[in-house]
Amino acid sequence: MGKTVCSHKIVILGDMGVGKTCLSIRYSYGKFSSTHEATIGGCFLTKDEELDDHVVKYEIWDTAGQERYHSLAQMYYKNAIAACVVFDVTNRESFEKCQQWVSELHEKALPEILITIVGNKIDLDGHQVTREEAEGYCKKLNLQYYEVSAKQNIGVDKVFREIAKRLPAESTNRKKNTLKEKKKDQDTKTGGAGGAAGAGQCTSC
Ligand SMILES: Nc1nc2c(ncn2[C@@H]2O[C@H](COP(=O)(O)OP(=O)(O)OP(=O)(O)O)[C@@H](O)[C@H]2O)c(=O)[nH]1
Ligand SMILES: [Mg+2]
Repeated sequence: MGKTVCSHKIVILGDMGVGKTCLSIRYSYGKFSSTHEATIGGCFLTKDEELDDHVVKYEIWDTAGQERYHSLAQMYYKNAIAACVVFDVTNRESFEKCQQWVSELHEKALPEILITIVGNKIDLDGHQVTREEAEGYCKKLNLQYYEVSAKQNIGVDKVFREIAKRLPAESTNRKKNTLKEKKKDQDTKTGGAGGAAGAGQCTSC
């Protein structure tokens, strides 16, 4: 008998340029592109994560980090059961922004949302945020912290696998169609979504 499939919505948040799209594409497609195209609005990807007793079907919403799209983010994290808040370990400002996202999620997202903090670009020198500092912050708020490199494919799969294990073993993504409709409306208003379109890898871009 096949495994039960549990559908969950996860949103990727964080400052512009921290690597949200690269992280999402690395996880979903196993690829990396070093050309930066800022995401416009948001971008949708999917991926199945097979666990021992069930399969987590992720609906991944990669959001735009530019400040002018900030207000759109609510639409993406609304009803999300999980959030990855990403920062760039070589950019302190992005760590501060990450903390602002966490506060916003605590205030406005589902109370049961599972928040995970991801420090990306560990392949680079000149870290401005140490693992100790990030872990200290996460410990205080009882959040999981992972360091990754989307570029070198370090730690990326682990992040999504560990989140999958902590999610309920039943679908939480019941408003899928409504959200897709909303997204379509939004795309029409913003003239299309997703800077990853250039990479031609994002399913909705
Ligand atoms: N060295 C290194 N560069 C990375 C890594 N991940 C992403 N980048 C680079 O960082 C830049 C921004 O990556 P994106 O994934 O587009 O960033 P984003 O967070 O989606 O940006 P917005 O869509 O504007 O919010 C690109 O030039 C990537 O190649 C990484 O792990 N290591
Ligand atoms: Mg992006």
